[in-house]
Amino acid sequence: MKEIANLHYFLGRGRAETTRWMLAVNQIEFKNIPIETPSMLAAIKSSGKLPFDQIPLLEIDGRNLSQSSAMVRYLARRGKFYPDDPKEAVWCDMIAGAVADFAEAAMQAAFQSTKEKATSDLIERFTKFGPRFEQRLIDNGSGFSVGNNLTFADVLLAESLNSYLDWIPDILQETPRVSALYQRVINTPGISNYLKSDQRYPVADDRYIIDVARVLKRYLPAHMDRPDRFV
Ligand SMILES: N[C@@H](CCC(=O)N[C@@H](CS)C(=O)NCC(=O)O)C(=O)O
Repeated sequence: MKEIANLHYFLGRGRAETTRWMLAVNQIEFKNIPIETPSMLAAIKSSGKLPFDQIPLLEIDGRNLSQSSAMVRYLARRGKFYPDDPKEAVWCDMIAGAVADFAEAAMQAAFQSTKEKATSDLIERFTKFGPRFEQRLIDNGSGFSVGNNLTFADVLLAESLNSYLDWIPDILQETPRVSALYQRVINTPGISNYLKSDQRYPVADDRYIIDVARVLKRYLPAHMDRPDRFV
């Protein structure tokens, strides 16, 4: 029987989304297993499958994988999206690190008190990193950010850009090479199918923020009604 990977996380993109894009580029069939209540979180924590007591959890190839960056790299190696050449591999790692810093603003956007604040944070972060990503593509010269082929660095960059574009649709106007790479990645068959599939969650909104706080029994952002309602 064909194995389907299981990805356990909240009912949304969050820290599981990079793994979903890497599963998609590998054309690995997967199922989202949403954690929707505190008791579901407690159950998965007591299952022995979470070495660090954190989600996401990816069940694949008979293993329980923790830490999204490890999942991404496992899937990159598995699908040959991680170069063998150490000099190229380290470029992928450097770009992946920069993308993680860049992506954090997008991850936090839905938690901001107003759309204006979210947008201005994103623009500030893009102003810092966008021209650097563009320069990297100029220097590498192949249309990809490392070597001559698609790597996980490109997939991570495209995933983070996708979130920026949800908020600011014209943000790639001044960075044509980044824009072209983005189009190239989202048009690869696996990712293009994933983005149209039932496994793709919508952009994070108040409902998602409330869901996560309820499951974690945490405070909501201070601007929301009754921020202590789940604590
Ligand atoms: N670096 C980790 C972060 C994981 C993380 O922070 N998970 C949170 C949810 S987004 C969690 O499991 N919180 C529950 C807990 O720590 O008890 C990754 O990227 O996988």
